[in-house]
Amino acid sequence: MNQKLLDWFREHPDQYISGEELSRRLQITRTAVWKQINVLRAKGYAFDAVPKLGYRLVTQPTRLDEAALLSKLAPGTFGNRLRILEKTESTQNEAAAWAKEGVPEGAVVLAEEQTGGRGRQGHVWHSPAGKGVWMSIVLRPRIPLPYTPHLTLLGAVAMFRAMKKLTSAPLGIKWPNDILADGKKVAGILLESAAEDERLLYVIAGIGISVNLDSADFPEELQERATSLKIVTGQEVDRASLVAACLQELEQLYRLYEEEGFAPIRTLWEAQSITLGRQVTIHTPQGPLQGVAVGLDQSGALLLKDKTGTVQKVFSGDVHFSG
Ligand code: BTX
Repeated sequence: MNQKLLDWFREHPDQYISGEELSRRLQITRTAVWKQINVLRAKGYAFDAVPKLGYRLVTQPTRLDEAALLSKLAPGTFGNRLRILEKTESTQNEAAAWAKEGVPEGAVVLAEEQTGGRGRQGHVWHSPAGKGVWMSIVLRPRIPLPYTPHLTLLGAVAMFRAMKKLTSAPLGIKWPNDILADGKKVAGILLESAAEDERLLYVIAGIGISVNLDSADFPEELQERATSLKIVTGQEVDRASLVAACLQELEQLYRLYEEEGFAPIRTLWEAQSITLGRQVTIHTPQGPLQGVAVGLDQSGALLLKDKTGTVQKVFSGDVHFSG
């Protein structure tokens, strides 16, 4: 039913069509026309309604389309197995279930909307419909368990490079996993892994990029801390192209890591970091630490130099800039 109405609007772009005409053409009552328009509005279609003139279709939601996405992917392995879900609790759960079934490395789960998107340490990742890249990638790295933080840093560099390729947003990486634009978080990465007897079985790399959200799409408590590519650049970004770019960058860096280890990844990360050289306070599970962030060690830990000149390694925590 909706489809006929929609087709009619699509065949008459930029035209106002009266409720009466629609009712006649589609042979439904005017109330039914009005109801169908509201159903479409709830799905993300925007209509302009002017008395006497009727309705005009203004914008249509851009869905992530599997065929379009596959055509953008470079031949490789990442993304060759692809699931696009309309709505799910978290793509991390879907990808983990798929990994347990034995899906090969590089399988990707994307969702238009997440109802229980998560960040690190139980944080909520706000994932409204149709406006972001909410995706999880199955990895099966042959690395010792303590090296998994390398993949967080690798993922952050990959996201950074993909976003740079497609936008002019002023971006920087904050240790370990945040991409900031204009001082606010625009993207993050969450790594979750399963191991048996100290051996990694799989890693699920969760990537969240706030792409086309408007300010009003963020809950009030996030307005100060979060932003989107659209807000900082004033332009919508094609999500399928961004997904393809992320997967391509991720795969390239992953192969580099497999061949040459962490050193080149560390160099790339350091070059884009906005954390190094800054006076920071890091809230760690063991309490706050203060000092100047001076670099990364071989394991991906942040090296923090305190007032006395002592350098210590920080393995996890939230960085706050203090000067
Ligand atoms: P994080 O713990 O570093 O960051 C979480 C914090 O980021 C929140 O507490 C909030 O302040 C802020 N935030 C929440 N939602 C957004 C948003 N949409 N845009 C910008 N900032 C936000 C970062 O965790 C890792 C996030 C990974 C998300 C992906 S999405 C696909 C996959 N599925 C899933 O459930 N998580 C991952």
